Amino acid sequence: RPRALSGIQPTAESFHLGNYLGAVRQYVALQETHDAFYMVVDLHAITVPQDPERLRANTRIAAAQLLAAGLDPERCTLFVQSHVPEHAQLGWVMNCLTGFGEASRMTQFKDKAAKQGADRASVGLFTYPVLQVADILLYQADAVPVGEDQRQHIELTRDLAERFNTRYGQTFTMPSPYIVRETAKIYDLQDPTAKMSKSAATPKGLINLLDEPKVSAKKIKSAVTDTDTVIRFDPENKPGVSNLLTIYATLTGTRIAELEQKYEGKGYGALKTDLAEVLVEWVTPFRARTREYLDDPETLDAILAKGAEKARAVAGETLAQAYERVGFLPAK
Ligand code: AQP
Repeated sequence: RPRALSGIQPTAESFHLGNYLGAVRQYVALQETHDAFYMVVDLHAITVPQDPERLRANTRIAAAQLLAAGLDPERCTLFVQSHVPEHAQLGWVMNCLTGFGEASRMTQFKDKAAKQGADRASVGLFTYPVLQVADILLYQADAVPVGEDQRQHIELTRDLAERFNTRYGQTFTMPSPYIVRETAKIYDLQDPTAKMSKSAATPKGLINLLDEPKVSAKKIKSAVTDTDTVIRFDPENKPGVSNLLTIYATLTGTRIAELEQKYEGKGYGALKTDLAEVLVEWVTPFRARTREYLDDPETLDAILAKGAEKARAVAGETLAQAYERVGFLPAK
């Protein structure tokens, strides 16, 4: 079986709809076809300041949401990044292989650093794409399910895998991004030309999966559309409506063309009301399942402990090989 690897940050109290549609849904699908490793990336989370107690709580909440979304610990390996020290260890090696200019070109860093204020951004934030390289290469991953915003980091991973393999001999599998075109970028409901993101200017355009369903329904109903009245998928001219259609189609497994037909002659209000209902129906059981996992932290922690053990077996082997290739003297 090919390998899949991905990670999600515990930087908020809830995943948002972009995280779910762009990434987590694909995690669930790939556990059927791939030897899949998924992690809550707490090392990445501390690239921006975190409250320690909040981070610990959010790490469990993230794991619970992944399970609630459909990850099955019998069919994939689910773990917490900091439980597998090999990530930081290979991360260092990869840092030493990355050009300063090369790292400076990462647009995610530039965006996130700008939000922090350039001088306040940490060196960790600067090198986080390189840690991500190590995350992927440690598992010899073939496929990396992510949203569009991560494409550049997978490109960097490929460049560094190739560089390492050329310099030290074949060591790492060449990974490919696994990006589902339709849901690669879910947009902010208030600013449908910007990515839905937890650090958006206003929370009104952000659907948090664990929010009160009523709150999310209201956000859908007040989504920004356009002054036209036709319900048609046209991301360029009708980004708001197209975003709603994408969300609707994906959550219900309906084709967009079918939705266009269904809403022919109807107004935006009808589309929004129905989508709000679809969303509420989806998030209600999701929230209940997440709550069940959180109410039983021993079971949750046991799943994560088992996952870390399985992950370490693979990561340890790759790290040992990389260390040997680089020329480190083995510890006796
Ligand atoms: N709007 C989105 N559409 C599609 N996919 C998305 N992802 C994030 N936003 C969208 C994908 O979710 C996965 C996990 O992302 P992360 O843990 O890196 O979270 P993030 O990128 O920090 O989420 P935000 O909200 O975008 O945070 P900020 O605002 O801090 O940048 C990834 O695969 C990502 O592609």
